[in-house]
Amino acid sequence: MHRKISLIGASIDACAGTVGSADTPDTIKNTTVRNLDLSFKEIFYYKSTRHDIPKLQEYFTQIADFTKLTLQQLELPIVIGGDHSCAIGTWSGAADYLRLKSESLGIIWFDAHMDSHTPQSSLSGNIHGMPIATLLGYGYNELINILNNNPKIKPEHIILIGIRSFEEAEKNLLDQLGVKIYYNYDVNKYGIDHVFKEAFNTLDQLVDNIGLSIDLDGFDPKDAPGVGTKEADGIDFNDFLVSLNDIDTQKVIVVEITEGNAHFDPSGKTMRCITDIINKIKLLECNLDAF
Ligand SMILES: [Mn+2]
Repeated sequence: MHRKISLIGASIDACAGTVGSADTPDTIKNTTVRNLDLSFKEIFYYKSTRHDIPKLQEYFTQIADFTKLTLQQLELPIVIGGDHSCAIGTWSGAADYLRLKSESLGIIWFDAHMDSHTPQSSLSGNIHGMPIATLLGYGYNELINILNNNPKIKPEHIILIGIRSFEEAEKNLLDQLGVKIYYNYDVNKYGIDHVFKEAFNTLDQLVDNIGLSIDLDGFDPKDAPGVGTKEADGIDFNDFLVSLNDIDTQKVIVVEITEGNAHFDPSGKTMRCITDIINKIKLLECNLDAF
């Protein structure tokens, strides 16, 4: 039996260097989702400033609680950001849900960036550059301890794909912890299909459940130009979409799509990428009934 897909909106852009991505959940809700026969279960709006850590803690806890609740209802949550800081909420919720079931979590993280700054290493102080470090247990105390005081992901259970822009301090932290990274030159060399499959199979051996965290800036700007921090030469979007055919959807516990910003993309391509991913996941999930 396929799971019901529930969309969850994380309307936040305070943790990015640019504004606008907070509008994405509403944009998706008001335009494309109608055609998909899906609806938003809830959209959460962040209402304070970038450095208001207590308010951010409260906000990410809301996202975490709601993701956890959706999983407890045996649905498949697709979280739509907002900037990538929402991952602190999404994966804290998934991790806490699985902790109570004594199951393990792996994450495949598609991104141009490493998102592994700490408050000490970050020059900008933007928290959307910190979610991986935070989930690994490095960062603001208030944000690493959401729902429980454990690190939310083990270094050997997260794999990054598409990386092509990062600072030395981020690489040092991830290398020190032994986190597996596929840089974008690996993707160019072997193809996203091969890299994705290899990453998925690696985690499949190690964990019970796999989450996908997709930062749209991981894709090539020709396909997804509407992002705050555009980086040339990324993952081909259509190749990525096709490569989803080869993964075991039943093992996927949560999907997250972040950093889309329609204000930087009059063509509407980037919003279509979001819809295409949602649609693809829905199709793959419904296909399960055929077996
Ligand atoms: Mn990111």
